[in-house]
Amino acid sequence: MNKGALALLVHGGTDNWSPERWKTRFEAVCGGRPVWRIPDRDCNPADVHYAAVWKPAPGELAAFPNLRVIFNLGAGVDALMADKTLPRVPLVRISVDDLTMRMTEYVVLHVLMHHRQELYLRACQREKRWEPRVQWAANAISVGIMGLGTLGSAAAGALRHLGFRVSGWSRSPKNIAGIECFHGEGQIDAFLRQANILVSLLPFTPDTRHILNRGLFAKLNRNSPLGAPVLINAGRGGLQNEADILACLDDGTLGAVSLDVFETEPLPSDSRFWTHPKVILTPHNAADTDADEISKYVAQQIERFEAGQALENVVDSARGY
Ligand code: NDP
Ligand code: OXD
Repeated sequence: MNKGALALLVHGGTDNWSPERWKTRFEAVCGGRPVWRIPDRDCNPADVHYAAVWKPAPGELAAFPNLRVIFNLGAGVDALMADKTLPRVPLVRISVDDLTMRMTEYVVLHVLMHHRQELYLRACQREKRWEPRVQWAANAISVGIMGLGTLGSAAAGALRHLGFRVSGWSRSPKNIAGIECFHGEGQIDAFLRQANILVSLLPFTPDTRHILNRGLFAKLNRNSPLGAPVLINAGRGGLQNEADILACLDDGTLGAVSLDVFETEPLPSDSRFWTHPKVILTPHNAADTDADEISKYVAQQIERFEAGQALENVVDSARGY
């Protein structure tokens, strides 16, 4: 019997993320299954059982009448959730150790940059000033992580290991050794009250849109050697109210920010974020995952599915993540 085909809907990526590279990769791991790079006139949409996608055009997936599973080639599914024509089949998101470890690197790097006063020290270097400031220990700082899922819980563990006081906030209750866990609307203020550095690893959903705003920043803890609190956002740009972030940096409500994600990407050249002295920005590459690992993960999930086993990391469309 012919294997159901895999349709690849990745448009316009370069190098490692080019559609051609994805096709070669999937052909290598899919054991003889036809892999079609869409659009392709020779592909019969009825033969397609699986789709591997990154930001497909809205409505594009509705063209496959026999689709069984959609695989999103990233962890965040907000772009797909916005497509009202998305076929009602399981949507699987990426959760691989390679991605998780890279995000942990990003979070640890940026927490340390602020904790170790890197903005100040680099300014001193540029100005040839030998003016050391007191450096406090990690346990003087409380890091609060919004989102205690795959990425947030791994980053929390690594920061704890370095000696930071770490807490987290999620939708449902959690019990993670060494991490003070808060959940839900009812506990968010208590969570914010003790966080000196706030790390956002939330998904972008209707509930989390612009959750990072002035009202929330004003509740963060200012009683640490850092003085004003710090924000690190590697979740999605839609989580943040960007006008509020800039105003809060200017008036001292926030001391500094690290941002990997923005409401408009690429970040427009006239954005004040580019040149603001209290901003460290990166071009949405906090967890630039090994694409070979992703294709292997998708092939394994298809094998599980065809063997009658449960798919892993299926998105709950009601929650939106
Ligand atoms: P998970 O689904 O594993 O975790 C999401 C966490 O957010 C969960 O703990 C969840 O709570 C919590 N959460 C969701 N909604 C709410 C809410 N309304 N209130 C409180 N908590 C909430 O996702 P991942 O950890 O794998 O990824 C998180 C996000 O990181 C992705 O959605 C994506 O946007 C972003 N990302 C960014 C990358 C980058 O390079 N910048 C790379 C990869 C991902 P609960 O546990 O109770 O469900
Ligand atoms: C992801 C991302 O969602 O890269 O995986 O942002």
